[in-house]
Amino acid sequence: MPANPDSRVRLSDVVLRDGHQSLIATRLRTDDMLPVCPALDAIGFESLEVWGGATFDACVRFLKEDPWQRLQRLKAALPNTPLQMLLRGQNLVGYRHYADDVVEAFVARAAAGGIDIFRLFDPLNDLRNLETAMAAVKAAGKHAQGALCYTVSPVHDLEMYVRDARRLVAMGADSIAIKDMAGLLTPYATAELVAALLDAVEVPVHLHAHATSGLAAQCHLKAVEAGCRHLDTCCAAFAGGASHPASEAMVATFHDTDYDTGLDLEAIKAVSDRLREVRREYAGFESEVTREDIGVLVSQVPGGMMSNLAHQLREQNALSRIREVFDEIPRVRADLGYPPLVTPTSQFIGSQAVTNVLTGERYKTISNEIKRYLLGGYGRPPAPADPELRRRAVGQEPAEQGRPADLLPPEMARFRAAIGTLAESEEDVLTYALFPDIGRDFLQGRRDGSLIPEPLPAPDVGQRPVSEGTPTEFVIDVHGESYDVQITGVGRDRGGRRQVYLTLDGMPEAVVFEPRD
Ligand code: 3PY
Ligand code: ZN
Repeated sequence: MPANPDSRVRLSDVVLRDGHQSLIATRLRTDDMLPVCPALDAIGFESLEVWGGATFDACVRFLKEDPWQRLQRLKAALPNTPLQMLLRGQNLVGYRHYADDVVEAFVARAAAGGIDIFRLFDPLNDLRNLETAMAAVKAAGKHAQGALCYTVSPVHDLEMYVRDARRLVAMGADSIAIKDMAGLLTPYATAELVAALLDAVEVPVHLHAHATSGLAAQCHLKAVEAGCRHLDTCCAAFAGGASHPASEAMVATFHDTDYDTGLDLEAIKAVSDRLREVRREYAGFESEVTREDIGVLVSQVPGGMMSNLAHQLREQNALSRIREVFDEIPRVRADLGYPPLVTPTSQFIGSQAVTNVLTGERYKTISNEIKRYLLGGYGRPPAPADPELRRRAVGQEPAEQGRPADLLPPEMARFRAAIGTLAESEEDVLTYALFPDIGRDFLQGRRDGSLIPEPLPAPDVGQRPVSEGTPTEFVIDVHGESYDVQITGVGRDRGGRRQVYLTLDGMPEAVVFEPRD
């Protein structure tokens, strides 16, 4: 144990939320979480992030699980460790701003259901969009953590983050989180940012750094040396790449130093060993693009967004254009005044970049979300948008300057009336309010007993390395075009057919081979 308890580093493990969200498309089922809960609960993590982000949507849309019931079951299984969730400010766990009464009701039910710590962020760092959620968390007597979305641009600097951190504390934040969702932090930039924030505020500063670029563990070390005592980590079974540095690695890093976490490495390893077995069942959801890639420092595209884009382009038979899309994303982001790429900005900027590339003309069509953004519907952008784009998209219409939710009338009564007796609780009304289409289908399916979860890929399906000695790199020529091919693995698809995983000019692909009889 450390000589000075104040210098002890505290770890929050994110395996039950961000870990599987980042690596297996948020598909981990509650039944696969519960068996490791007693061991996870006994470790002594500062907190466990278990809810929020994309998990709510994934429960309703794919897993056909009631997200509120998941929370209840996790709370019962993890009685000794504070539970944490990620809340997208006024967007809650959805993709648009909801009215204040929905935000208040959601936070109140989440707090009653067992969330102790609410991490609140706004994708534009427009802190007005956190006011209602922050007040609701405080009213529920819970811990409000204000997160700063970290990004790199000509208008984001230390001064801006320091000013925002001070404002968050003035709004009532009990702690601050640096939220580096794309893994853009570098070690020395981390040290500088942590030192500046600790200098500016009296509350603890947490570091949430994705390992996409491969630099996050070094960032953790520099953060701790700069005075940070709270790190987000993930059990090794779901660590690395688009996820986070491993909890085990951080325990070992600080062992027998002043920063010793006091946590038992063997105990965490035991949890990871069990979760590794569980992860094998989800092999069909693994993706090449969630692996470590320093290229993120250039494209700034978060891992989850990369896999979405690859999926979207593959569906349109246009995967070969993905490099152009990656080049276009930073340009669209600059045109929009450098918003951080995080849900939901990452979604509409990615889609616009795809449109710009595939139509062969930039902004030939402009999505409604981009128009809403330009009219102030998501809040105040970090910098003004390009005037020509603005004119093309919304003409002379002025942007709203106020807090977007001030324009939204209360919504709960309308949703309650519309869903009627299908809702058996206030939680059900909220599920419907957040996701009217899939929420109604879910509640109806539950009533009829007809919920069918998306099937899991069969066990032992998935990628394994190519046998040693087999050539894995070559160039092929097709119709005069030449492609660099690298075989990265072999396996079987969900239907049991042979599958070869490869990269084509650096971009991931999976090719199915069906022998002819
Ligand atoms: C989410 O909003 O789901 C995120 O994880 C953002 O980083
Ligand atoms: Zn994250």
